[in-house]
Amino acid sequence: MNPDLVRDPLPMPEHPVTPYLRMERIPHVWCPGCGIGTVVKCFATALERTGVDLEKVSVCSGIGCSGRTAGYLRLDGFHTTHGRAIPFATGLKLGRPELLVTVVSGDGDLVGIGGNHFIHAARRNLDLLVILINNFIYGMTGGQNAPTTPLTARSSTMPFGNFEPPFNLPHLAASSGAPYVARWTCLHIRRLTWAIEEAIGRKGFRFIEVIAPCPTLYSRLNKLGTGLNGMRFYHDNAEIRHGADTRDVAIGFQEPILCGKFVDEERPTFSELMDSHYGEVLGDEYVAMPPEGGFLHE
Ligand SMILES: Cc1ncc(C[n+]2csc(CCOP(=O)(O)OP(=O)(O)O)c2C)c(N)n1
Ligand code: SF4
Ligand SMILES: [Mg+2]
Repeated sequence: MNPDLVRDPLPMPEHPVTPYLRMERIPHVWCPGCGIGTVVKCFATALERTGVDLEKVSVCSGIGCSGRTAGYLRLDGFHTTHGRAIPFATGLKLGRPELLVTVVSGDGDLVGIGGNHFIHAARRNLDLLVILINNFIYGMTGGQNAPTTPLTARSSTMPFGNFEPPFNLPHLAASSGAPYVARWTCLHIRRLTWAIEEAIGRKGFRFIEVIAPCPTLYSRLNKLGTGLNGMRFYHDNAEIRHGADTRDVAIGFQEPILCGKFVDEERPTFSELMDSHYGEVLGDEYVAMPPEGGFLHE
């Protein structure tokens, strides 16, 4: 070939979320069509849009495919033990109240083995932003039944269909005391990004459930097709109902998925309650916690 005709490849523009990722760890472990990467993208985009000071953001994950999130984000991150992302985040928040402490992890991790920590963090209104990636199954370990597996859905440990009643997660969070509760699917990338952005600006236990496809296990065991089929299902069956009573948003197998912002209230956080209580009881002897927040650029 005539060397004059060989051109240098066009320089690739950098993807806007690249600075938020640990590119040296790419390629990632997630399967084609998995929804977890979409959540990471929405999370990174929300960070970018809020202009949050990245030096003041941390992300904690537990174990599972979703739990890999902390490792790919270029933030101070902690890939903790199974079910312990919230306890770890709690310690971090109490030690460094000025930080934006986030948790991104799976349904099995946060409400199976970690369920106890989840309800108590919501009850105490700890200042944490918790994003739970719900694929209705324990993905990483082979598709076992989770506390979120819909009734009659198949899993590797319920090959004849699940007969255990699953949690309705927005209701679990709201009835435990969470002041911000929302649910979106991996198809709602803009709405999910806005929700994360909004929740960054709120305080207390903010809970966002994201329904995500796991084509390799949940979809295969239930003959639901590829990740694209999952997206089509969300397109045809997700219904937005802001302010819905969380008692009404349980998810049945291949039934409509109610999405939206269900709860958005103000309630004093754990640290605020502690400060006001000890301030009253101990007076000047009490040294108050440093204020929460302050991670958003002016
Ligand atoms: C103490 C302990 N028990 C069990 C496991 C095995 N284990 C690893 S990930 C996982 C389930 C994760 O499910 P989920 O949080 O839904 O994540 P997904 O893979 O679906 O994203 C289990 C049971 C473990 N790592 N540690
Ligand atoms: S097993 Fe499922 S949840 Fe895990 S990476 Fe693959 S598609 Fe995603
Ligand atoms: Mg899961």
